[in-house]
Amino acid sequence: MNDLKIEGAPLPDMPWQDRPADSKAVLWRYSENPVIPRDIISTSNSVFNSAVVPFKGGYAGVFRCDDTCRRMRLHVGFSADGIHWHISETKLEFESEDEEIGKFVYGYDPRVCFIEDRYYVTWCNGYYGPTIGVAYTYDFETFHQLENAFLPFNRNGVMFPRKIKGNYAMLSRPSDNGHTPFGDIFFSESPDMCFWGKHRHVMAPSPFEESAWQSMKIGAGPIPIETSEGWLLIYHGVLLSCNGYVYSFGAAILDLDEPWKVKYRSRPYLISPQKEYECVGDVPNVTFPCAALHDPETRRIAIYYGCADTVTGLCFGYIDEIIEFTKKNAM
Ligand code: BMA
Repeated sequence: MNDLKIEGAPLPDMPWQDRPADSKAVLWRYSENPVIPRDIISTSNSVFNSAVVPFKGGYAGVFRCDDTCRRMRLHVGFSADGIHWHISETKLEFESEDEEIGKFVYGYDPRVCFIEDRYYVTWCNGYYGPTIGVAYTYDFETFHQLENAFLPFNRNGVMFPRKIKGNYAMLSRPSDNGHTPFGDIFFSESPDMCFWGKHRHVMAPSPFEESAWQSMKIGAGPIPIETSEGWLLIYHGVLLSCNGYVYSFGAAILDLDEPWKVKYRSRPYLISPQKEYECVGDVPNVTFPCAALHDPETRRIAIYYGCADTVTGLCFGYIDEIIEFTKKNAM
């Protein structure tokens, strides 16, 4: 894959560890996982499913911090190296011109996407049930909340890092008001970040016999990465086991101009809950990616993922190897 072209700003100093000598895995875990403990702030029960981006020579993020009342909250954090984080003790407050939209009920599973001149935050926003909240910030201090992208119920709103054919683009996963036992990924676009439409179906869960880890529901993870092979999408998939839901993640490659067309989708997972911090916690057996950092030149990727709905993990890989793996193992 020597001619593979990867878009994105250079990030040579991104968090990284080489693949362990005894590993042949496509993705390998950070040796000091969990990278963010559950009690990094005094009010948190757990810090997981969270989003980070490069910011001013370091990193910034929006973190899902469930508090000790077990309320789902978002908190802002900063880091010089992407490993050691300072997370605000107080919850993120959005500014909104509309009282109805700005009324905070709950927020979880944020994603952060830099487009043109600002950072957009999308998250699962409580508005008569879960839907996709949208806000933007320039500085991670003031956040301007926009209209919710969709009607409830919806989760896993993930923006593309540039306009596609002139419109903003987002993946999402229509759901129900509970622990949704179904779920397909859809594509939607918007001319103005207010009105979303032209909805297209992207992917359904797979037949159990084909790929059981993604047979009950699926949802987009980190912001897709643009490559000459297509958009690299890391997504989570859920298996319904006799002991409940099991969340793993894998990769797909979407057409660049028409991202609802799936070019390749891997049958095996990349990461499934196997380490103790992924198997034991408030919700056992969950690995849930929400963000990735990458460096186009070295092809390195670092993926942040929630572990057992309790802590945040980090794993590493090479983008060209993930693409090769996805093509070779495509359904
Ligand atoms: C999903 C979301 C995630 C969570 C996962 C496992 O429906 O609520 O935030 O990590 O369930 O509990």
